Amino acid sequence: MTVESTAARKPRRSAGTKSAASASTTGTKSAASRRAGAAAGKSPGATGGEPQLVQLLTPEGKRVKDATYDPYVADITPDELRGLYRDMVLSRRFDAEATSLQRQGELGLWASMLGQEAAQIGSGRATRADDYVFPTYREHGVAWCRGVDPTNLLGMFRGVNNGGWDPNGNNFHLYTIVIGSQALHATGYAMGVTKDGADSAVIAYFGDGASSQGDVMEAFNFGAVYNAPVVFFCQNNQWAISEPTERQMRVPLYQRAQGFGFPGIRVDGNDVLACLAVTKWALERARNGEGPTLVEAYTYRMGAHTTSDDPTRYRGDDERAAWEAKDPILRLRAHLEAANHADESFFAELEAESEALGKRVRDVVRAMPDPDHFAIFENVYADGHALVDEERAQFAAYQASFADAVEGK
Ligand SMILES: Cc1ncc(C[n+]2csc(CCOP(=O)(O)OP(=O)(O)O)c2C)c(N)n1
Ligand SMILES: [Mg+2]
Repeated sequence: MTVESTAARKPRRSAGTKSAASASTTGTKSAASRRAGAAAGKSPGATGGEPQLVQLLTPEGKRVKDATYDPYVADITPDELRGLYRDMVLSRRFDAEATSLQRQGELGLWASMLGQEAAQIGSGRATRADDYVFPTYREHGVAWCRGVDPTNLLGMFRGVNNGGWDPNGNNFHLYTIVIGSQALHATGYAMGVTKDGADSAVIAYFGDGASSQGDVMEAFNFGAVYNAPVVFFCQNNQWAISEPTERQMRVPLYQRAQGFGFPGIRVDGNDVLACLAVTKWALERARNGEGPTLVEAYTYRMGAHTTSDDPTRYRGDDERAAWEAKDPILRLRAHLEAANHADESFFAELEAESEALGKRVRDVVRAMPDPDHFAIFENVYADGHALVDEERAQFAAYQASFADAVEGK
């Protein structure tokens, strides 16, 4: 396929030049990951050393300096810091509520984002209203930042609609279940942004597992050669269902970018400030015509893959405990308290807001009307199809058989 791109003709700084990406090498590994790596026969030196994370807040909430990324958060106000905290608390509450609703039979399935709040809120708040976001199925925190009403995320998981929101309403695409496919959609969209001469950027979210998908590799390559204004934001939550990262790849994830010719960087995915700064930097590169960036947000999926999964079958409690010590919300709270940026009344009001959100979510979900049972046959083909007509008739007969049974009694 040949697509004429103005971006491709733009002078491009050599990938990685002046980027902090080159400063980032390899990452900290959990004990379980190391075990998994050893089990897979991986030599300890295979990745060229231990990865380092871009970090602006330590797990204890202490602010650390970073010459490259500090400028991206230098003007952040106490009010904005409290805003990031509020975003994380409320999106976690929403997520917990959805998990409970699934357990009560109100949703068919739920994919929790527990533990990934900083990666999602930091990156989500880095986007501009005119940027376009392509999520997976777990980006509830990003949806929150984009202004999508959280209750709209639940219709698909309840099985009452096919999506639940207008993607163009908030420049937030529908959730994508086909792993990695949205990276291609994002890249194509970004190529279009360049053709339009707009200065907005595009961000594609995906997971560590998706990074091995062919679609993602193709997106990387197209993004690179067309210099597309796209940020590839990978949340490495250490697991692709039951498959640990170390059994999925032989080099640290962010290093994959190098083979495609653009910078890759690993950020502490449990540090909301670092995620905000690094994503702003990457979006700025995109807007400046410097092409794609791969951001690997190093984080942890605290819950199950989905409510259909039982993680106790494949990972131990010790691993989760180690990550709980790096909890993104507690980290920012410690920082806010140490800096005297938030008092008891702030936390109390937020708790009340969180309770109110929980109640609203429960009420709205329970009141969602069932769809017309025959709606599933609509919109399959623009002009109808004999096979769909046959299936509709079969389904109608099946439905009618229940009425007969009731009448026959
Ligand atoms: C093309 C495709 N292959 C397989 C699946 C089944 N599947 C659903 S989630 C998943 C793992 C994804 O892991 P990761 O990309 O790390 O994202 P996470 O769920 O951890 O957020 C797989 C293999 C799918 N949905 N689509
Ligand atoms: Mg994963």
